[in-house]
Amino acid sequence: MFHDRARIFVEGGRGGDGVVSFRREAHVPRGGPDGGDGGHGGDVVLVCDPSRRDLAAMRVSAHFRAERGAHGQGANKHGARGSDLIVPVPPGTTVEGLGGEWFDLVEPGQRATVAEGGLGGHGNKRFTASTRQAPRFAERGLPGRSGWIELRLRLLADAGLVGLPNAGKSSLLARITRAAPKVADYPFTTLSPVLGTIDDGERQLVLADIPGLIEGAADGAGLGHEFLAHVERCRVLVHLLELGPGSDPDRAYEVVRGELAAHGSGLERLPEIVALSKCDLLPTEELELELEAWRDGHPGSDPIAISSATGAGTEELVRAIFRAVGAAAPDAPEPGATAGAPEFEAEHRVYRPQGTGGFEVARIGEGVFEVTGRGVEMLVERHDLANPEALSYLERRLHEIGVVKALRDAGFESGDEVRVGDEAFDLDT
Ligand SMILES: Nc1nc2c(ncn2[C@@H]2O[C@H](COP(=O)(O)OP(=O)(O)OP(=O)(O)O)[C@@H](O)[C@H]2O)c(=O)[nH]1
Ligand SMILES: [Mg+2]
Repeated sequence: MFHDRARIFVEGGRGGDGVVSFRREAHVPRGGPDGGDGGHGGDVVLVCDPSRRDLAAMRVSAHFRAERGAHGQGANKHGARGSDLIVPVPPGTTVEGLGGEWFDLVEPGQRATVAEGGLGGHGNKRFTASTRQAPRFAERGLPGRSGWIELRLRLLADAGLVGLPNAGKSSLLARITRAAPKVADYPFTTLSPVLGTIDDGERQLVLADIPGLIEGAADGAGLGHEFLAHVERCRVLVHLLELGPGSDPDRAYEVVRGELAAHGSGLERLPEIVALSKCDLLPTEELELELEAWRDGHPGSDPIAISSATGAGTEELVRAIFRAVGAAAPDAPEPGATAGAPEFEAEHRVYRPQGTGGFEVARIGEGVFEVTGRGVEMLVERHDLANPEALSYLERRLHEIGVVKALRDAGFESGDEVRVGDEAFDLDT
C-alpha cells in the first residue's frame, strides 16, 4: 500500500530544571548562589529524505518525542540541550506545525520544526539581585509543545500520465523509464502512483503514473480522486487515449477532461500532450484516419501516436514532454536538482506564531480572576508556588509586566484568587 497521509503525535522535549545551589569552599564563609540553568528540550524536526517513498513508516509508529533537556547543576553547570528527534519524510510532504506554520518539504535536506522543545529553567544564580543575594528558588523547565499533526504527501513530478483505466499508462512508463509498474489487461491495475525518470542527456524529468480515472471519479467512483492530488504539482499532463478496435478516443477524452476539472485544483488548465496509445493495433491507413479525425474534432491539438509494444512514437513523445516542461517552467530547477544541498529550513512559511507578550484578564467568579496569555502562563508554570521566595518573585514580576494593574482594573482586591493555566494562587498585593 502507498500511504499519502499520516497523522502523528509529536512532542518537543521538556526543558531541564534550573537548580538551587550555593558555592561551598573551604575559605569562603558564605558562598554565593551557583545553581546552573536547565538545558532546553529538543525539537521534533521533519527532514526531507529522497530515500523515502511514502508515509507508510509513520503508520507503524505514530509517536515522536524529542529528548528532554538535562537539569542544571551546582558550580554553575548548565544542563545539556536535549537532542532533536529527526523524522525522515519523502519529498513532497506538506505539514502544518503545532505553531501554525505551513511547511512544504521539497528539496532533500529541507527541515521543518514541527514541535519545539520547552525552555530550560534558570538556576538560582540568575535571580541574584542587590536586594536578594541568596535566592532560594530556581525555575522549572517548561514542557515542549505537543499534539497531533497531519502529514500529506503530494508527489513531485514534472509530468503526469492521465487516462482511463487500461489506456496504457503504466506500459508507457515501463517503456520510456526504468520504472517497472505492474501492467495487465484489466482496469485498475495501478493502485498507487509510480514515478519514473526520463533523461535527454542534459536534464532529467520525473513522470508520474497514476491509477486510471473513470466517469464519476470526482464523486468517489473507481479509485476516486485521491490520486489526482499527486499530479497537482506537475507542469504538464500527458493524456493517453487508447486506440484499437472498439475504442472511442473522443469519449475517453471528454470523460477524463471532465474529471480533471471536477478535481477543482485547476488541473484542466495545465499544458497537455495528447498521445494516442496502442497504435500498433491499427493498420497504418486506419491510424491516419484516426489522427485526421482527431485533428478535425480538436482544432489546434496535435496528437502523437505511440505504441509501448513496438516503441513507435515514444521518442517523439519524450521530446515533446521535455519541450512542454521547458516551456511551462523555463527557469525552474528540476525536482531533485539540488540533491546533497545542505540542510535548510523549508520555505513557504506563511504564518508565524504570535509572540508571547500579550495577556488578558477576566473575572470568572466572586473574588476569582483568570489571566491568559502565553508569556504569563510560562512565567507561572516555571515557578514552584509552594516556595515563598519563588512566589514573592513571581508577584514582583506580575507587577512589572502590568498584570497586577490589569487585575485591579478588573475589580481585583488583595487576597483574591488568581488562576493562570493549571495553577491557582491567592495574590496578596
Ligand atoms: N498492443 C498493445 N497493447 C498495449 C500497449 N500498451 C499497453 N497495452 C496493453 O494494455 C493493457 C493495459 O495496459 P496498462 O499499461 O496496464 O494500462 P494502464 O493505463 O496503466 O491501466 P490502469 O493501471 O488499470 O489504469 C495491458 O494488457 C497492456 O499490455 C501497446 O502499445 N500496444
Ligand atoms: Mg497502470
